[in-house]
Amino acid sequence: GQGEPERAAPDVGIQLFQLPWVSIADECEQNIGPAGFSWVLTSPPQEHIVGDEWWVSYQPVSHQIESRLGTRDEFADMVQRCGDAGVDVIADAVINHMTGQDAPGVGWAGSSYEHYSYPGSFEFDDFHHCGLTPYDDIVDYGSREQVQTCELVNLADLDTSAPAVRARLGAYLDDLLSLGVAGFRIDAAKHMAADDVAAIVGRLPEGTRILNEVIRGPLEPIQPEEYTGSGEVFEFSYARDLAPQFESGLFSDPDLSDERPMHVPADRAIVFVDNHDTERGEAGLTYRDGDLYLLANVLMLADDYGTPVVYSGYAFSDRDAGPPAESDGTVTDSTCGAASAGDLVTDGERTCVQTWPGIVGMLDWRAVVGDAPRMPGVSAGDAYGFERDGRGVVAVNVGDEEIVLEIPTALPSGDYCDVVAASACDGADITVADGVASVTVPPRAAVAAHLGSRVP
Ligand code: ARE
Ligand code: CA
Repeated sequence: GQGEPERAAPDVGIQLFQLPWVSIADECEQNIGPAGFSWVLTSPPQEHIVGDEWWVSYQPVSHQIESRLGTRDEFADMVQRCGDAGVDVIADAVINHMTGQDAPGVGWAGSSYEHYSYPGSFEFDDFHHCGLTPYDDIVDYGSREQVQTCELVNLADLDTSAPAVRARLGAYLDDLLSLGVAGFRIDAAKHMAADDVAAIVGRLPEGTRILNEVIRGPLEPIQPEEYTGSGEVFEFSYARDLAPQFESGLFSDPDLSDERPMHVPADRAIVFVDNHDTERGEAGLTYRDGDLYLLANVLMLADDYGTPVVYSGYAFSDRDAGPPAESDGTVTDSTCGAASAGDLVTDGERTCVQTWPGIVGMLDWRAVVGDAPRMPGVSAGDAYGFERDGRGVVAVNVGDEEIVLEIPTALPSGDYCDVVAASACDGADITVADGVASVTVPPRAAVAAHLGSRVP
């Protein structure tokens, strides 16, 4: 029989970098919910230093939920509206440190502060003063003690081993939970002992989702595996392995048993092509790469390892440049219309990756393939593809010539529509016969089909 195949809502996130709460609420209703994303990762919601750079968000001066991205009421409204659209909200929790400003100042919501003194929350003795390096800054990532008790780029490092500090940070997380968030990205988790993170998140309600940011440094003493006990972990190896294949055109299967070297276990891994740090640093592929960036996201969304998070930010040429803002400093609201991978974006313009047809098509593809295993892949020239057993096929071509890729498959024979391209389906791109899918992949394109895209 034909008919519609079963679909299981996939666990896929979208990081909406530096997007105001009001806009995220609109995005949930108009784009993200309908596309089938299950959660959104926000930028940090707490009060921060005043400034135009995006990274002011990472310099807390208090834990009031007031920021240039919106007020507490707007945050609460966003969580509610996203929830109604079927989208969980994960907040970025900056709990390793307070601001790194040496000079006294007044924060976004009016809180006065001095270095190591944040009235009503933390005083001098609540901080590590590591005494190991000049200015107490982290110098050597080879030293566990420095990384966890000295200062990351001068940010005042909280003594997260102290019960009072843990309790106050826990109260902040509880406050966000009271507004309905589903969980947290734990910023700079590597800079807190794994026991400290476990103690802080261990007192949160069962089911609170924790995504630890622990950038894998292969030669460093602190490894992401230490943090899998308290939640999931962003697996930086994933993009590091994936991106170079797009440059070389030489694709190979990862370890399909999911015992990938230098990767946390699949059920603990959050995977991504880039994030707000790596698009300003190590990422091999970003929005600037247009088509190839889309192709990398397609392969990630087709994979059976980890939980993917798609990244959506804004174009920039200055690493520090914040998003467009109003004269009072609040970040300008914006909601995405139709956009696609090849679109030119100028500085400050949103990339709107969540509305790219290929991304939306692959979310549905992922819903259809469910937990079907990833089968061994096939390469031909600059093209590569694989099947998710009996449920869907996917192929990418990074070269300049059209390639027909033959992928062994258990899909039923017939013609299939491609779900990546925005163009109308003529059923000519993918034909399955005798257990082989013949997939015609245009230059620098991805093609994917699933049980539900068969031409009747
Ligand atoms: C800014 C200025 C600094 C200034 C500081 C204090 O740039 O010059 O000293 O303010 O006034 C972000 C920005 C920083 C910014 C900071 C605070 O990226 O530029 O500093 O906010 O406003 C390490 C950490 C990792 C961290 C990265 C950036 O391990 O946790 O550095 N990532 C998170 C966020 C960042 C954020 C912070 C943490 C701070 O995602 O956006 O910083 O809250 C190797 C190691 C990694 C290391 C990496 C870079 O790969 O393995 O562990 O990452 O090098 O050093
Ligand atoms: Ca620390």
